[in-house]
Amino acid sequence: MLKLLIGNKNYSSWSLRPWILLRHFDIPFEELYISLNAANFADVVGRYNPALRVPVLIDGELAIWESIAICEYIAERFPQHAIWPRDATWRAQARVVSAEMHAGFAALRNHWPMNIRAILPGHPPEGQVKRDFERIAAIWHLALAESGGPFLFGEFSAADAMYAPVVTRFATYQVDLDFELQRYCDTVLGTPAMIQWSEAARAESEVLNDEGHEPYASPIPALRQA
Ligand SMILES: N[C@@H](CCC(=O)N[C@@H](CS)C(=O)NCC(=O)O)C(=O)O
Repeated sequence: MLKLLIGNKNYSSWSLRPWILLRHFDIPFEELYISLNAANFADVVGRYNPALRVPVLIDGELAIWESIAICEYIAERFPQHAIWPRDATWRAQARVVSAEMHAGFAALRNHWPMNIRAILPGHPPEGQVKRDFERIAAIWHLALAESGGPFLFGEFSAADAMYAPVVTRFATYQVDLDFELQRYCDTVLGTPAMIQWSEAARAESEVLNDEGHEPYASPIPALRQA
């Protein structure tokens, strides 16, 4: 069976991507967990990934890291599932915007680190963060307009998995979204896989990065389930 090595569900945004993809498509896998703060993090992760990062997908003797590469591997390994859209044009577009996510938006990711169980209003986007936000908003608007939604390319795909941590950030930081973007976020937050991840994130007690402002009532998934 596949194994997926992940970090803290509250914080590890990269881990969420392949996890939600596998879970959404009901692909069985064993979850291996390591705290991002574990003293033996490098020892454990280094057994599979010389770059010392999670997530890592382990398939027998093969270990795959980098979330976008993991998505591609899952797509090849399980062709019965539309991991990428079946339509060739949409598939290309889904890969483009997923690559943009994988390679970019560093300012937004640094400004709004994933913290699922927190509510942290009062961090409006400015400067490069605002530019990242506007680019993501444009990507989502265009994809949703062309596909008709409810996910970016109609059905849930790897592109939605790649943007899922952004969705949680918008909830955590109470980002003011227009109707379409909010509806898309609510759709992602309302998927059984996302609810499962969020509940597990809320059940974690470890606080990283000296946050110094726990605990919070999480906006996810309770608000979104209403
Ligand atoms: N580009 C990588 C990023 C992976 C990454 O940065 N993972 C973080 C956790 S979300 C990590 O392992 N951090 C541990 C460290 O930097 O020591 C991917 O797509 O998987």
